[in-house]
Amino acid sequence: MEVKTSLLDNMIGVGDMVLLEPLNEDSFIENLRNRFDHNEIYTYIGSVVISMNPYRSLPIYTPQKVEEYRNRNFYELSPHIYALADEAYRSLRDQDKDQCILITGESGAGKTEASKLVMSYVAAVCGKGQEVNKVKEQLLQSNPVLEAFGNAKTMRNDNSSRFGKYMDIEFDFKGDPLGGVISNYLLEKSRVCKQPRGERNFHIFYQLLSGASDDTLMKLKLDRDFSKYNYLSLDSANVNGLDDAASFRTVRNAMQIVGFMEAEVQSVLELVAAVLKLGNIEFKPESRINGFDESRVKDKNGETIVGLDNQQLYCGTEFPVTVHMDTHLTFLSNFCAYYARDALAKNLYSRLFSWLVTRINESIKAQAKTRHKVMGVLDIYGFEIFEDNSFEQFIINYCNEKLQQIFIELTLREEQEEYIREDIEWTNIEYFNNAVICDLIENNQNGILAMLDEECLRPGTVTDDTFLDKLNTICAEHQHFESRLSKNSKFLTDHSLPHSCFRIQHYAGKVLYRVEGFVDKNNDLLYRDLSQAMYKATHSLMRQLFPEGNPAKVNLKRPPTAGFQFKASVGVLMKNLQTKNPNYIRCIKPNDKKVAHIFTDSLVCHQVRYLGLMENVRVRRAGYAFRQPYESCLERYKMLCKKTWPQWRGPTRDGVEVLLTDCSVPSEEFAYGRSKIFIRNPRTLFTLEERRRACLEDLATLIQKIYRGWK
Ligand code: AD9
Ligand code: MG
Repeated sequence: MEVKTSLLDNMIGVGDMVLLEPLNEDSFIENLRNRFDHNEIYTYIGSVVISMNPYRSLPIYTPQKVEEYRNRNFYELSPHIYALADEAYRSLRDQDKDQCILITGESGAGKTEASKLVMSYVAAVCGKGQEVNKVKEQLLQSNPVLEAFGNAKTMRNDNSSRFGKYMDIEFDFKGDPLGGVISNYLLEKSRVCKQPRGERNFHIFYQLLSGASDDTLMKLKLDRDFSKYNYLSLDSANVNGLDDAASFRTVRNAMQIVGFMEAEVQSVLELVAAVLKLGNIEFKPESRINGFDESRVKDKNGETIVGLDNQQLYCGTEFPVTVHMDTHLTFLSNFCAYYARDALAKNLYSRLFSWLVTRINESIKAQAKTRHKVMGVLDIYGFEIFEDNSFEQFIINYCNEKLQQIFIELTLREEQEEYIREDIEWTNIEYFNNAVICDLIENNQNGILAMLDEECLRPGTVTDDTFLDKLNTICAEHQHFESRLSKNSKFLTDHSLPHSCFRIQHYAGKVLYRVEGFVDKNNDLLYRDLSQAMYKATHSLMRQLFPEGNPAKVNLKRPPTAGFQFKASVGVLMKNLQTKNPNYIRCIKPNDKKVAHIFTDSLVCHQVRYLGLMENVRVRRAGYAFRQPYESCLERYKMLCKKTWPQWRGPTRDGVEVLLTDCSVPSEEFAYGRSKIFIRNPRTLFTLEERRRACLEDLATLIQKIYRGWK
């Protein structure tokens, strides 16, 4: 299929999907492919940037490129992430508007790279000077630290972020950065103890063992050999293209730049070592009482953990007192002992991660009180549909529903505001409002999260299946909820659904969730004895991470559940985003082999669908597809009309009116705003473009003739 040349000259395919003719899914994908094949990885939908992951380094992020895009209007040059970053930065600096950059897409689509490109562009174009440079450097260097501790190799991405991140960068009135604040969301802590086949634990474990000096490893009582540690998967310990030892040096250097003291770095590494050693504590069943096995630590002289009284720790894993207050002074079963050990390792690591974020924030927070404007950058996990979806996917997809809601709200609102500003009549646009799905999940009375919490707090036997029963009775009639057992569902009862599963019809597609582990993961409880053992450690950072272990502060209240905490933090995030002007980057992964040059139509099509990109174009085209300041419009097309060529002497708005009337374009195709001309149908624009091109060709032929005549 041939794709028309766009508005801008010398462009591959169509640079702005709004101008794509005809508009359908095939032409949309063909346009992406055509551009991708020609190294054009960015394409617009109006002001939204679609970014295709090239899986290789392209020479498009050079200092020259930065200069090219600096202070240029959005549509002036070919689509680029720098154009979006520049637009956001300039409207923050010059128009006093807080900005947010919302980056979405599935795992491996390029969100984290995009967020770093935006940050480095802004760092390159904003002010200079010793103080400012230090702030910039600290903000940029927070990335390698968080990536070492929060990223891992997965099947989808060799450097997959296993946490959500939102960073506010604060600027003064001149547009110089003052500092920043990072918020982190839901680290995938289950990875600490177990990784799916072909995946790795968090990078830092491998980096430490590969990159630390012999002396450091000796002090930490660690062995370089990955295979000595139960928590490190063996089948994928070395990743092609990843140099763990070199990364370790980068991370140490970054920690220093961010402002970590040497003793703090040491402390952090000791806790990383502690997690590895916890994984090596093994249990053996010792006796059987009433048919239950009781378990003891296999080798109490095996591993020593710096700053920890191991005897205490072993007692903690052998006979912890549960938080339910039904005190068990019996030894744990083998299964429960391992469970307690893993729960401790996961908690220790995720608390360490949160501590790192807090510590980085202390360093990078703005010193001056004259904060002026803020740019927020959101790099958060994309929608996940796996074969097996658990609590983590449920939470991640809930977050994506909220982001979609805000996308709808903000893009429509922004559109509406522009119409009001320009005095153009507003036409309502029909769109699917996913508020109903958000409500199914988050409603305080009978939303899925509320029911899960209710079940977790209920005395008596609580299992994943009792939770599912509850869902079946309460959600059965919800149009986006599906379950095998729904008895009186008018909607989506599907008898082919497997047992112990429910399905939600998300805006991005149907997702089947297996309830196994929901209650446990939501409870996120740590046996109190273990917290107390940690609190008794002589290691001050360890103590700090387990404040609830302080016997003087015994709090019998249950800590908030994981779901509750996530919902609250997403709520805060949404409120924050709503106050800002949004800029969207929608990332797409071209293939699932992580390689360059391959574009798999079906995979791209799937992403285009669930990112709602077609809907996005339609919304953009439903009103006035294109708008342009009068000056630019007159300048570009004045050659088409004798009255405006070569120079129009009156007000530009009148010039545009004369021009368009002279070109016999029907008046209903246009609306005259205060500063811009609004064009309803892209075809109109094509017509103007074609006439302009013809005009230029005539001119070129004429010049050639004259030239030949001279010769
Ligand atoms: V995940 O949800 O955190 O698993 P992301 O963040 O969407 O995922 P990431 O930015 O990590 O993906 O990109 C994956 C890999 O693609 C990177 O490690 C790079 O090797 C590659 N990539 C992504 N964007 C670019 C780019 N603009 N130029 C070159 C890129 N390579
Ligand atoms: Mg990422």
